[in-house]
Amino acid sequence: MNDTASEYHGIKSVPYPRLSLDEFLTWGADSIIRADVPAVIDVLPPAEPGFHQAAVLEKLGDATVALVRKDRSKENETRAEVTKIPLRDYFEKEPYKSNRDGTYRIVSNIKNYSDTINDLLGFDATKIFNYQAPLNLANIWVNYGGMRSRNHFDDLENFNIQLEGRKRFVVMPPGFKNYYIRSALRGYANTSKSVRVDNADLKRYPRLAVALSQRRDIVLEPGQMLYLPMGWWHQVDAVDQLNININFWLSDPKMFRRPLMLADSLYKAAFRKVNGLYNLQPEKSPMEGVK
Ligand SMILES: O=C(O)CCC(=O)C(=O)O
Repeated sequence: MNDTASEYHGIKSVPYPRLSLDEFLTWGADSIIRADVPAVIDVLPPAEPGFHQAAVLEKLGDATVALVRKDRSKENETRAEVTKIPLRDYFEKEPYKSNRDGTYRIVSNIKNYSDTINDLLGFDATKIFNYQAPLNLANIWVNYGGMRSRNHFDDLENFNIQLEGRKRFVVMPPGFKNYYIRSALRGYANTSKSVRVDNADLKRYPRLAVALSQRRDIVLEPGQMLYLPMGWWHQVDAVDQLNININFWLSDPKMFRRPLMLADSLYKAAFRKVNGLYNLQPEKSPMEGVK
């Protein structure tokens, strides 16, 4: 067990399990999913800072990826604008490389780059995570310091591997009542009105204290993988100047035991389609279909 101990408003965080890669492989991803609690797994050997950045640049630099631009200066953030750029540009060109306020990041579904993913990770991720199944995704995330993903949940199982930099994940159990959700009709039922959970306004959002008393406060180090179960709320903050992650998002029948989440998920899928919103469609790989 491990705990990056923290106290918010005097409310302590809860410890979480730590596993080695061997333990993870012995159990298998499916058993971890059935256990349904957040855990941290050491999956990659230690590497010098910059090692994975260089590898990502070399192997994926020419890939076209989704650049997400979002104005995070307002409490009610505007919707993200998405354009496509070669990944290399994010590392080498302005305004991205000087961006330190979290406006720009890369969030792109690279499931068509399975050989590259295996090269980057040094193991056969296709077998372990079954991310080639139709509803599943494999994403690359790249951002500079100053980035915050406000408190939200996802309707997929998440295995998130940190390659460069550190990120702080504040993780809290599923539910709706204690989180003060934003507009369900606008597709924001998975996002909390409380912009921060690390210094939450408990006068305005008193029930959040219940969720905070069950939180896991996890600083994910390079080489570690977070298992984040479907439906668990999380706020994510960049700790270092450059972050690179690869995550696998996997569907699971657990969803059918969570009627509110299922309803929100179906509504949101329809809402995104009708409004033409970005939905992490897989990027095309030049090698796709080439044997
Ligand atoms: O890395 C981030 O900023 C957000 C990650 C996240 O929300 C996720 O993996 O579900």
